[in-house]
Amino acid sequence: MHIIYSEDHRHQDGTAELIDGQFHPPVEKPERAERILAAVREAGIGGIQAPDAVERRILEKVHDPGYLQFLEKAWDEWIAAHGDWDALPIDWPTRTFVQRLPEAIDGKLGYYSFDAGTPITRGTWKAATAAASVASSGARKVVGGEHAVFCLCRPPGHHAARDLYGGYCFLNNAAVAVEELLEGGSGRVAVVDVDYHHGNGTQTIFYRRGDVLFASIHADPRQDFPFFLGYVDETGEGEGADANANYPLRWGTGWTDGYDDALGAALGRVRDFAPDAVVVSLGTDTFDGDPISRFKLRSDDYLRIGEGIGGLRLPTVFVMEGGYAVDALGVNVVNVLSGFEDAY
Ligand code: OKP
Ligand code: ZN
Repeated sequence: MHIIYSEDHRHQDGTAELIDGQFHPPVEKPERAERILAAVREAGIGGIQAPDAVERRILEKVHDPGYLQFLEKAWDEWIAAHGDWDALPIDWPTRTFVQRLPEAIDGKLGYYSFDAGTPITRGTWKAATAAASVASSGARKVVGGEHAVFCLCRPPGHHAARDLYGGYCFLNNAAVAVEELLEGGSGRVAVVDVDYHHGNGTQTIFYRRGDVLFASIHADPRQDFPFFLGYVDETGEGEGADANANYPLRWGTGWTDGYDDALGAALGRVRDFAPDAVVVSLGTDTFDGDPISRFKLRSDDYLRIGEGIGGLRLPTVFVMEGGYAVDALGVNVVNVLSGFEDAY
């Protein structure tokens, strides 16, 4: 399968990330994409191509135009106010507050974000739009008849909602791929999100849509980020009723004691939905050695994930999300993709 990659990802390179009350070097760092690129090249997964720029029109299907304008200008407003250091929010319009956009950059950061662990840097807009371009171009290849494509996106996207950033995500790359597939003639699209964290952004973007199924396997939000979405009783609304399926699993879950069954159930839902194409939010932070996660998958288990998805025999767009154990990141991603190709 073809691989779409942009080296512009490296412009998202934060100085520090707020984790557990302390500043640490960011785990979401350029080396991640470089390791994955080296591994897929080495494994001969397919040819590597640069993307064409995503159309603003497609970004505006996924995101609020005011949010996009904010993201594009946030860095300039931040350095004018505070100088050259990562921009982080510190106040939010939570319960009891009025949802109104302030004019100061600190107010805007809080209005458009849901966590303090996602630095906006000088290059964030450039990197985030490059990742969206990767997803857009990859999906268009599938529209053009390719059976599958790997979009090597960075920064990730599945936490980004219509007008919210957080969880290292700014633009929802998977949602961009969905919109390209729908525009290209797919009547129905299923998103399968196997990242360790619930894809709260993708879920909310499609929550009222009957033509897009969102199925996600992730850490139980009672225990882990993003905490406030990803529960079993979130099943969709309006035309999207029954087109959302969450499979939360407890800390410590491995392949045989929960993951395999959840994957089978999620893929069963996809089959029943009978989509024309699939978008996979591919995170490998379910790995045993991941520094911020608590599942217990081993590298071989990623072959089984790929085989399960390949067994659907549907045109598939893989969109890279999380995975922070950099030494194993390459092999884990390669295993998903080669398992898929073997089963397709
Ligand atoms: C992005 B993706 C660790 C805090 C981490 C944010 C996690 C974002 C994950 N205690 N907070 O889904 O891999
Ligand atoms: Zn994740």
